[in-house]
Amino acid sequence: MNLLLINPNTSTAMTQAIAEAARAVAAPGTRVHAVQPSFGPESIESHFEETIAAAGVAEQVRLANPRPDAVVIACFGDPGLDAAREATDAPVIGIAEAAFHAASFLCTGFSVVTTMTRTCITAEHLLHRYGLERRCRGVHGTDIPVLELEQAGEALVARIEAAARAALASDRSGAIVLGCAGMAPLCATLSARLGVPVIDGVSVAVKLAESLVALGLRTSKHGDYAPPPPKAWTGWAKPLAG
Ligand code: 5HY
Repeated sequence: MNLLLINPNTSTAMTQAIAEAARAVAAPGTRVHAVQPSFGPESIESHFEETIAAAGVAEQVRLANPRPDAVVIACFGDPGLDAAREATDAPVIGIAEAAFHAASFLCTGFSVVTTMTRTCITAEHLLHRYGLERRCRGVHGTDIPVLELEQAGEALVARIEAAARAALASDRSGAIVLGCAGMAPLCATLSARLGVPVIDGVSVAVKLAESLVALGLRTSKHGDYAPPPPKAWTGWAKPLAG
């Protein structure tokens, strides 16, 4: 199967790191095509950047070649998720939605540990949108900039570990969800140190996508995920009209 893995920011190093994490868990027959938008911010840490990144996701789904059998949006804000699901009948999985659901199978309450504190609200909004707010006992920022994760040394890993330990204690939670695609390479180390399930949305999303494709399940085109109605488009976005 052709898996389109979209890193919605424009950091080539992060796209490569995310692709490596995806290929590490992908089944033998899964071809991971890792892409990033042709425009936008090198990291996503604000509402404005999230909006531009959503357009970048729409661009990459529209321009995808080969035609994907499934799509993974590898940013913890799940930017452009609904737009992507309109643009293709392939299953589209956001890493936040995937991680929240996986965690809910493994404990009665989980905690999220993410990058900038200002992005915690994005995760909280998604929890409500997905109806999983009752399963999340807390969302915690470390104020580690997303791009610092690309050179994650011991000091940075220790900061995330300490934040996770504090969250497990204060939230009385049973598992940790990593709140950034850039944390995927740290998952195994943190899991070994913490001794609780540590969930990386990139790897969960890849396996979920493979499962849906294996079951022959595709995004519904009945109702609001039907293709957008044809109309005139202008400006730089015209090629995305579909
Ligand atoms: C991410 N930003 O997964 C989010 C994390 C965040 O560029 N990739 C980003 O802080 O929201």
